[in-house]
Amino acid sequence: MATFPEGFLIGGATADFQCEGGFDVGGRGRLTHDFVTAGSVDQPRQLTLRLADGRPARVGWHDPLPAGARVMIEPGTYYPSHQATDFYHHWREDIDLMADLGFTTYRFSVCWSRLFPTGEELTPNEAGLAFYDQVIDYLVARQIAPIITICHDELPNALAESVSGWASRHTIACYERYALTLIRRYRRRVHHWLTFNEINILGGYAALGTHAQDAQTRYQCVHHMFVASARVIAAARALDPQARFGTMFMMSEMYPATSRPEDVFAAYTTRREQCFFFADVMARGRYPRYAKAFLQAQGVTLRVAPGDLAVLAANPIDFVAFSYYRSGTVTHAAGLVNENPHLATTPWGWPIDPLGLRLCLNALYDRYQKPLIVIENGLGMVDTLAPDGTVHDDYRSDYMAAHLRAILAAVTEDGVPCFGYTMWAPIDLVSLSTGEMKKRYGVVYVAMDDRGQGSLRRVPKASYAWLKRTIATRGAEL
Ligand code: BGP
Repeated sequence: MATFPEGFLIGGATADFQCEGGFDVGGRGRLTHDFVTAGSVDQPRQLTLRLADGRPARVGWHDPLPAGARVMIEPGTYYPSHQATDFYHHWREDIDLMADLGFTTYRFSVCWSRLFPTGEELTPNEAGLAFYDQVIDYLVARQIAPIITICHDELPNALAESVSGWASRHTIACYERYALTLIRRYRRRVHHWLTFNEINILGGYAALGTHAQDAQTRYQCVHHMFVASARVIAAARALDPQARFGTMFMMSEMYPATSRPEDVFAAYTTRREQCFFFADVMARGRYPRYAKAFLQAQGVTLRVAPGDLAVLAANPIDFVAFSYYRSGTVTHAAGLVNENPHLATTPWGWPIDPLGLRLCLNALYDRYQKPLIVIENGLGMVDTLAPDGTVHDDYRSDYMAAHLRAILAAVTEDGVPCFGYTMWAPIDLVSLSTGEMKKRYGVVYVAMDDRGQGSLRRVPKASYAWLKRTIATRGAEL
């Protein structure tokens, strides 16, 4: 019977602004996410603004901001990042639950503005580091290997206001100071680092810190992130030769809607442009052959400084981390859509496709020949606490079982060196795309609603027992 190999990492993944809270304590500065309201499938999340003439306004969180506008916190408005699910005060209890599940790893992100409140400080906020010291010490004590995402779609808001975040090269130096602070402090306890989260789909003020949201701005920001990541890897290798660096890419399998050659070609190029372009640069250390035409077609002219290409070439990532939730379908006329008559979808319209994960694992390894880790995968559903005090979420166990079977097949039959799986997200947290609480992923329920109200009590769901058994048997019962 096939099982996950000895040493295969299995655990959970989270992002700071979706679970940590504690936004006003320990000297934490404002994060871009602190200005993003909650939304829903029909109502995009918004940024609250003060316009140049002093009037308040709101825009969608992925829209451009009017010239001279500044983000603000509107009294009486609910901002999910402020409390989130309060990991800041529940970390010990949450880690105990993860340890009880048998997790061997926990991937989480550090809040940049907790360490560097404005991003400009030359020395870190010790109170912020002290918070992560205790979390990391406790994880290690409970034999859970921490994997740190240095930057998960966020930045100190002051950097967005002063220099337009990643649009400016100045942010590269701020990021280096921040990342190397972490690596110096935790190098003996943390061996796997992710320089960025889902770098291929970043957009909006919260993730990039920019007022403009056009292709020129976006790809210039991403170029700065490529350089920042490579510069950090270069410096970190000298500090800790054992450390391994990756970046996280959002992956989905993309199928042609028909066998019509135009649809097949559209599926190929859409995937290349939305996923592989970014991994090509970071895993191979150079812009790919098709980059020039691809960028030109969008009117993008990158400003590349002397030395940028050399630092990219010398410091490719060691492993490829990716999230996988769903697949998509492409037609040459309509582009990428969710609809696939062969697949069921979640209530949020995401097609459920475990075989697509096996395809992704093979495609990524064929392309890069680097170790892989599935760093996010899970099912967002509306869960109901039953009268017996638990949540009967067999649908979640079924979803994870099918995806774990796909990984097992890729590892044992296809020979893909996938070294771990971290499910999103062990303890319910706030959704990134909608800011809702009712889109739950956890095997542990958190008593909190879409307005942040509730006792925050943690309640293991039925899937908790299933996952615990699956980990204990290394997948033998899958
Ligand atoms: C990924 C992000 C996570 C996370 C997850 C689920 O894109 O890295 O931060 O939230 O998707 O998405 P959502 O919360 O929108 O359901």
